[in-house]
Amino acid sequence: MHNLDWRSVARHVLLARELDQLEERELVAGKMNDPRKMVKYQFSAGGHELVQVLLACALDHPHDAAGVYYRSRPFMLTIGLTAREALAAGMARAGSPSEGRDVGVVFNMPSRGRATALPSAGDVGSQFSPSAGWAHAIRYRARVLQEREWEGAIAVAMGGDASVAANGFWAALNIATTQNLPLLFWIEDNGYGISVPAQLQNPNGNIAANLAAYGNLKIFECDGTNPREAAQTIDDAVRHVRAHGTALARLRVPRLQGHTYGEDQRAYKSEGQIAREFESDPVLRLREFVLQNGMRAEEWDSLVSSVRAELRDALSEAEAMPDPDASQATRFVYFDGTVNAQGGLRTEHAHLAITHGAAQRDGTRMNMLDAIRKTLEHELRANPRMLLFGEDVGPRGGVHRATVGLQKEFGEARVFDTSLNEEGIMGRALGLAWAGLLPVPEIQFRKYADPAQNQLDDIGTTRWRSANKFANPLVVRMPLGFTFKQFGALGDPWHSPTAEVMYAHMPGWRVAFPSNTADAVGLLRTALRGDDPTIFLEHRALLDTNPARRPYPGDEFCLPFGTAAQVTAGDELTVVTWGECVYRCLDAARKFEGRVEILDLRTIVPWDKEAVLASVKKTGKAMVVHEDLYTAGFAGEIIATIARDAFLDLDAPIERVATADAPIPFNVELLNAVLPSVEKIRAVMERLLGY
Ligand SMILES: Cc1ncc(C[n+]2csc(CCOP(=O)(O)OP(=O)(O)O)c2C)c(N)n1
Repeated sequence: MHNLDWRSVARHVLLARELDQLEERELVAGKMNDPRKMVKYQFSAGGHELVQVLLACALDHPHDAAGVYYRSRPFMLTIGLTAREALAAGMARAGSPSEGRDVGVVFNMPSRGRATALPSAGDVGSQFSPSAGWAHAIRYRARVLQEREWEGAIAVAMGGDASVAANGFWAALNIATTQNLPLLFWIEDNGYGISVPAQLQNPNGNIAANLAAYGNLKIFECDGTNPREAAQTIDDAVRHVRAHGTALARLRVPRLQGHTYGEDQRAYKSEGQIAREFESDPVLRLREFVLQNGMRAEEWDSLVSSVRAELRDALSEAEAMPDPDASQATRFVYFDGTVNAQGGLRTEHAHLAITHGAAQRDGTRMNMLDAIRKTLEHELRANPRMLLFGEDVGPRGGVHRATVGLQKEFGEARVFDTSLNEEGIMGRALGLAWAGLLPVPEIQFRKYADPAQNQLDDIGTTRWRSANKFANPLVVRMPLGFTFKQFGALGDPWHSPTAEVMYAHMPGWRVAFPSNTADAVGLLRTALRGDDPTIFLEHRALLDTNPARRPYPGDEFCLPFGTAAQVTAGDELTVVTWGECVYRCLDAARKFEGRVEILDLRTIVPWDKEAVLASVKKTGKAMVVHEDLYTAGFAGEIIATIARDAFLDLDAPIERVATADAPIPFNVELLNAVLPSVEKIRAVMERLLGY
């Protein structure tokens, strides 16, 4: 507070305001006719500028980071985004923070000597739990890895008053306060979420008052248009988080314009209210304040003129920037060997090699569960940046027992229980990964990942959205499918849906679905040493049963993704399958020895097209078997590929056997009625062989 350079504060506030006005007056649709020079989405930060600039000034630690949102441009301009980049972002040009891939105000920016702007996303509320992840990483790197330069850093999660109703806000609040992480919840309260008043987002519309009694949470509140009060409160809040832990600051600000350009506020605000908001404009208040504190009126005016001149230059430069190269539109969905990302193994970790040796054949025979635990244990030992967490993974060792003993061996900082919130588990993982750690979360059952769908989507797309400036390799383990107990098969609508196809539809993820011990070890290790996020699916019926048992393949064994295994050789029919269905197919094919070639895909993304096509070209017939539902299951993708690329080799229609299009039933007779039974598979094999 004492060292605050008010001239610089004024310059940044004016830059943000003038930039909005330049866009509103000249660059939005209707004012600008050239689509290349048009700013198609304009989000004014009018009214929010002062608090954001003051926050940016307070974040003076090199490892501070902020989970920004679409109205955070004044903050971005203060931590180093140039006006040229901001304008180029609105015009979707190359050289802007997302290289034209994302909406112009959806920012990401590795540190330029100031705070890092964590990759923001369009889904309101999704910024909170990744910010908690960064806060968690600060503590881990400072205390466990003893990296002194991380001491005293903080994370800030920025949002509006409506964002406090989002799942992600509560997920992060519980993460941060239960662990007292150095995270500042930063709520710019302009009273509205688009048109919905704050009173409909939480009682009486005051999140600060409502959380006054929340444990481990210090509350700060101020009039965000009053320079002295705001500067003091923000300074206090940041200092508190650095020294003591979690806090929430509510900054009351006006929103001078509509939610986006062109939105008429008069549908939900009275003329009187709009006028009052303009009277409380923080730019007017700031001018008054600096003039009272020594700045001359001419100095202010010349600041305005110099900002305007700077923006004119920036506009010419932005207009001259090229469009992104269309041939690169899908580049960086996955790691392509280009190393420059913040976060991610290659820049941050002592990178562990993915080896290509053969599996040891003389290892102890082991079930899949023990082998997964052993692999996690080995990698935890090899990589001090790896963290394992989820519900019940600590002292209990996981409800499936895959982490038994690991907390005892590696300590609570590396293997820990989380609050019951999957959005929080995945969002925290994302923030940890950006901060250079290797998160390995467990989702207790596949279906329970559904509340984390926004984070899963955003994890997959960060590298692409940031044009390779941020990466987040991590491995999420999800058990799924029906299971076997002493009394027989058991399934239900909650613990058993597989739905792996959903993840094949999410760009940026790799998806493994091993069917045995050796494959599970090899694929898990490759994932843990790889550069892309991976969903590792563990079939419950294979974890602790005989069919999947194999010799342990060794502590360095890695298996490449996208390489199918030939389970049986045959000349007349290709059967493509994965997971537990491998064993059903084996059983069904017993009768047709030498005639049926079974391929176990092992990974769904990428999947081994070459092996499938080569086999179909040999046999001339194909079927796909999976436990996921029939309609829009991954079989459809494989069949379409075969139909296109092996059309002339086909001697029969391509078939599929899959679970009936229904939820998974509890009663065993009902369960067996919907699953792809051995009998159904055999009948289709028979039909195709005789075709
Ligand atoms: C999950 C989700 N739901 C809805 C939207 C559409 N949307 C975008 S901004 C917004 C209002 C958010 O208001 P607030 O958090 O108060 O921030 P402000 O815009 O007022 O700064 C809504 C509903 C969205 N982007 N994401």
